[in-house]
Amino acid sequence: MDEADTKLDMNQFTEKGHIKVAPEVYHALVNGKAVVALESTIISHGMPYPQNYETAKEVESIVRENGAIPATIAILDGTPFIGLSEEQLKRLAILGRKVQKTARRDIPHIVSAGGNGATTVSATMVFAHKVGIPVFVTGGIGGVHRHGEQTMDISSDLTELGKTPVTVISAGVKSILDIPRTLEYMETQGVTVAVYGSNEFPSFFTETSGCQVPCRVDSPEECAKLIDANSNLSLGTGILVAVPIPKEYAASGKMIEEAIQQALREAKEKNVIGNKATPFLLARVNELTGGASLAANIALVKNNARMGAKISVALAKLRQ
Ligand code: PSU
Ligand code: MN
Repeated sequence: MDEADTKLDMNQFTEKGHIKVAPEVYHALVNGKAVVALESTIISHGMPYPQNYETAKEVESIVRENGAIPATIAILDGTPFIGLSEEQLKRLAILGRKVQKTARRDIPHIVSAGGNGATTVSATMVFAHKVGIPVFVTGGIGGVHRHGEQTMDISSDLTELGKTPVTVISAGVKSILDIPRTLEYMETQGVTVAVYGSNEFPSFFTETSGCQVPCRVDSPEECAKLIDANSNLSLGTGILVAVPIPKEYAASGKMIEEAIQQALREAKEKNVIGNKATPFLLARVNELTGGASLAANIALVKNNARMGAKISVALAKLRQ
């Protein structure tokens, strides 16, 4: 495809969905090459500057090294972008929490107000699906919060997985959340939950949660077949692939778990609720562990990026 074609089609995208797709991403999509979507709340709200910027860039490099094109998704000055330039990434990273955390429900407002929005898992899935990106890598997804049966604080990530056929690669769900209820809720939503190399669902910082899942995949190819079956049958639901944290980083898990307990107590005392809860807990756990949780977080996101790229490449091959 020559330059002129790319421009023409880019315009169609902009007109049709008001979405700007980076030419490299667009080119890969129309040619059936592997693309991996990446979220931006993890950059703005999940990690401090400058680690967030460094990690975002490294994650993109890892995706490339493993044969896929990275597409970080965010809303900038009211326009949803699929694939950010280095300058755009840096702007998001520096703005940090000044950028609006954008879940599905926040999209119309950020766009109409011309604001900057960092997309959560739910909003990133929305945009990935609109442009046909089947695989999306993150660190951890949102879930049912502890005492969610009273607060009804259930992340829209779970309902999005129930209605949008995108495969999300994560390290499971943090134990700041209620993991058994999160799995129950996903079952209700019809979400396929697979664990890579295990039957036990991981809890982000550690490989264990005490919860078993029925679906296990042991290779990128097997995972690609799972995604393809879901898509061939047009089930319309998403897939969550949980990749356990690499063993060498799981060691600090117990210490991190204690910090999580304390952060949860503080959140309750300070009445931190709604979409403030997850960022508060993540930042507090990092402070309490003296940065150990951040190091583990960065390591597992990179590991997920490697796996996600391999899965995306296997899927592209399967569909050739
Ligand atoms: N869990 C993490 N790190 C994160 C998030 C969740 O371990 O950065 C972010 C993701 O963007 C996720 C969002 O989609 O928080 C969920 O927020 P809430 O619980 O408000 O739905
Ligand atoms: Mn919530």
